[in-house]
Amino acid sequence: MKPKFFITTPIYYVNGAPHIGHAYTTIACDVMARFKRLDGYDVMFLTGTDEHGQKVEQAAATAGIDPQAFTDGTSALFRQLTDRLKISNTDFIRTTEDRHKCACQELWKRVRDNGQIYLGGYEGWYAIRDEAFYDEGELTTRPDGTKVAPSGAVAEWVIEPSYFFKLSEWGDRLLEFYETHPDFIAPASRRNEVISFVKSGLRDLSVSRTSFTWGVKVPGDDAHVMYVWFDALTNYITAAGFPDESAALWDFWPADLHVVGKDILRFHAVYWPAFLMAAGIAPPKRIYAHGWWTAGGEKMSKSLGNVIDPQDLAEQFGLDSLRYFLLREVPFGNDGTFSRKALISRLNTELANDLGNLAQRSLSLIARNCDGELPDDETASQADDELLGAANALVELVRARMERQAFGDALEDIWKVIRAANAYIDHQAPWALKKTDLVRMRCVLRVLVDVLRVVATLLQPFMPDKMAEMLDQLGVPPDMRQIADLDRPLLSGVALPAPKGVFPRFVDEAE
Ligand code: ME8
Repeated sequence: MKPKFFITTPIYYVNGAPHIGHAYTTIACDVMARFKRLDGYDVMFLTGTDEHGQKVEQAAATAGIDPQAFTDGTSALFRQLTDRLKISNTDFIRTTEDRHKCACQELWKRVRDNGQIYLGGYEGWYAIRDEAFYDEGELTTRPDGTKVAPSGAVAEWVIEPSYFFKLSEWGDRLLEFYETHPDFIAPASRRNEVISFVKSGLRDLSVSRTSFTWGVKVPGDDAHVMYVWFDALTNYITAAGFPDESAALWDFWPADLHVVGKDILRFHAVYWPAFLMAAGIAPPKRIYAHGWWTAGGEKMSKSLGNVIDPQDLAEQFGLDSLRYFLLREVPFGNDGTFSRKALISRLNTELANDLGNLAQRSLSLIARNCDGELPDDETASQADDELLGAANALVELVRARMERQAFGDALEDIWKVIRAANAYIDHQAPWALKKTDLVRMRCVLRVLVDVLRVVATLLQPFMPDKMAEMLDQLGVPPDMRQIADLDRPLLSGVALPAPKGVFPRFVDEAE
């Protein structure tokens, strides 16, 4: 039986249209999911939408429609993005589904029955007009002492009944968990931030609200709906079939990897394992918090009008080029500034020149000088063995990088081999050998095909369509494209299709 791997994106809020930030997380997860499949795993890949809460309730009211109809509409935009980006998710969860409400209520009951939830009062500055609580620091004080929210609404000190989760009791157990599971939070800098946050002391967490109704009802107390994060985080176990722990799906839990943006790490690395441990359920294995994309250094927002649409970019530059760029340009975990110029430059130098030309040069020499048939795989020189050795060593290197979600480093490892192959073709000059030494020419071309095969196989998760084209041209049969198949040599003498450039140069009309 194949080993299992369960990977998730965050579930996205439905109060706006998806932008490049959402696409980034989802694409990174897709690359990871495809890599694991390529490496022989049975992968469950989950994404979806987070549909409850006061904001959604208000947005629906403003639009004059029922919240369910409202979220049906916006959730569909995210599903559409997933389709257009050809994401290989195996499930798309919506928190308004019955399976999810059922999972939330069961998780709540278990946590409550373990004595970890109690009824208390949620105190704070509340602006009725905004239906929102504000921190003291967000408010301004009028001369008469009235507190005013940033929206201009008057805020009052209120006490709202609320259920609390005894988070304050979990600090030591969380710290011990981080200690015994050093790979639980990545990258390391983020792990340290979480540890200091927990060390600074945790307060009990309000996990229900009575001020709005668009949420999952608290079992046994209909006046309360669950706090959105209790509801949202639970999606990950809903999709694994919870509370049916006898179902086959449950074998996927604990999840192997939750990928999130750095903005929501605390919820995933502190609250989530605490909720789960309080219910007697195993926490996930790893949380990776990636960085933030900005548009020219500024936060993307609708009001600034600088939101970057991933579908436009995919249409203009090609989906695979966009995927490559996003994972190559910025080390996963770091922040990045989106730039069209940088995208074009990587597309033209790395994809069109380094990789595309290498394949095209090698394959057209085979088409013209070897009757379009794959030459024998006998190596003859140290240079051949060195290059093939470097290509074959890629599997282990790339696997180790992917294990740590170091996507950019994995690509750099692959590009080192591509650059070495370019140096090799220039040095061996097979176009000159065709006049002096046909046997040697054939050998050089075969080495190049074998190296390109390893490269294209390992690049499939990053650029699935383009690499399928390249593997077709290299004559690699569709049932020989897994990592495990790299041990099986390609058959000499097989007829290759007529070569066709896989990565055309992008000519910038705007320049
Ligand atoms: O937080 N750069 O949903 P959300 C990089 N519903 N990534 C970005 C980004 C940017 N500029 N903008 C958004 C929520 N993201 C909750 C999550 S999970 C149980 C509940 C990505 O719609 C990034 O992954 O605000 C971030 O964490 C996520 O979108 C936030 O999406």
